[in-house]
Amino acid sequence: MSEEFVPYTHPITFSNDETQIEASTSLNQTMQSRRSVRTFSDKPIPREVIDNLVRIAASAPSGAHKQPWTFAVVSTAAYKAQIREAAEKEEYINYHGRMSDDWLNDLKKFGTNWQKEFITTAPYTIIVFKKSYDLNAIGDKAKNYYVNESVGIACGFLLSAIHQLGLVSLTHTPSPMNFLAELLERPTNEKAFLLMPVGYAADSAVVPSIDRKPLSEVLLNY
Ligand code: IYR
Repeated sequence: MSEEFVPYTHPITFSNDETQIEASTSLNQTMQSRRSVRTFSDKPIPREVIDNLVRIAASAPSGAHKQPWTFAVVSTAAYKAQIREAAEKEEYINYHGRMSDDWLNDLKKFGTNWQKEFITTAPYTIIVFKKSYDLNAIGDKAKNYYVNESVGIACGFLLSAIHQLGLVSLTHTPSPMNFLAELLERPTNEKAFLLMPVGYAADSAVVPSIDRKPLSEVLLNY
């Protein structure tokens, strides 16, 4: 196989440091306003927006550029209802014994519970699947690399893009979540990684009043 390289030309340029600093300040402000929202409106979103969100997520870097992911976009009422029912079944058990008292205590301030109404209310729910290995047409397995890191980065891209497009989401991790691959009839090499509803916040939506760690706590200078 021949390696091919093409020149890299910076797609984004600033005429001076000042304008770059301004852009970074503005982008930081935008990103600081992102919140996990748990109460959704059923207001529709154009399907083209969702397709572009998936394109953006799938543009993430990945180990050996294996792109070890698929994104199931769920918009039909029947699938949403089945997914919600199965997620709530697992979460009910989580919140009634499978999670430790410390864990439940840590979650109190977020007001989460076993009920996952957002799955049926949001116009779209995206389920991100990871592929620990690829399967070729005759069923041979080829292992992928740094799959959790790669898919985690893709989810970060997705969350950031959802926010920048004026929409909201949250990262829901029903556990165990093998029911998602079963319900959506995914092949054996796809395992659910994260579930993200996408839509607008309900008019009544509230979010917990929380602070982020100051730079002095998270930035290490060497
Ligand atoms: N997976 C459960 C519980 C949960 C866990 C954490 I860590 C959170 O930050 C929020 C919720 C749920 O989705 O409700």
